[in-house]
Amino acid sequence: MANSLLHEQPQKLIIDTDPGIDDSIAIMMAFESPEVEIIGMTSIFGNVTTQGATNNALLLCELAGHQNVPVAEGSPEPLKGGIPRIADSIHGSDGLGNMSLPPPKAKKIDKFASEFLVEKVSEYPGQVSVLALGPLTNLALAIKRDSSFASKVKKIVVLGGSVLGLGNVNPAAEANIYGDPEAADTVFTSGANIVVVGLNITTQIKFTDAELLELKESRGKYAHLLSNMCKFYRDWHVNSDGFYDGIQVTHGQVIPQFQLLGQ
Ligand SMILES: [Ca+2]
Repeated sequence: MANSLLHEQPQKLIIDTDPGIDDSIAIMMAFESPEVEIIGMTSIFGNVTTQGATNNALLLCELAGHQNVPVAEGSPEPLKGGIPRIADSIHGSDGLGNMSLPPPKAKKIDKFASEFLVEKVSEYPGQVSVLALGPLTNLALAIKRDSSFASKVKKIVVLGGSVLGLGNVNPAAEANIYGDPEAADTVFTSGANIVVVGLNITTQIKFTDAELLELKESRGKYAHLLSNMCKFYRDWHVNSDGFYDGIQVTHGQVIPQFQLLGQ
């Protein structure tokens, strides 16, 4: 990171997430980035159910030593209702690579995710960015809850879609947008300042078996946790995705470096 960034005030950030192995890596990177201050997390379905995402977000905060970060539970279903599509074959039934991690000690806060988003953006108008790593249901509900949300939020960084590239649910659809297309429509037509990081960007990043081994053998704070978590992800990529070795960084990990700090 450029040194000049380190002297600036950390940017207030809410992570809207469905962890998820890839989201877990993104969250740990964000916790270790001095450029951002995570002021909360909101959960959403995707890699796991919304309830599972709440559990995992609480657990990741705890494992990172940030158990004071509030976690607000999001919508259990898309705007139009119905059973959400859950990608547990990629991330394990617990969303974190089936590592049998203990339950978190902290509890979710007594607020809906959309309520929490509106509250924080109103408390710090023009100062809070939202990193959206799953379907956009919670953000759409925040926009519907408060018509000034779109103008008060500093920036919404959306991990979703695929610009001039293929989708990952089918050739025409990326999972986070596919998970709630009506919500995506609400967010993209809201007038908010939005940065989109599509699959066409993230799939350019590869994390090979050699690099996974290097991670495992490093003494990094999260090396043990993340390298074990990545085993499930790695096997899925190699066995199901036709990937030659290692994992493809399909989602959130690149966000902190490439887009979050952009103007
Ligand atoms: Ca995600």
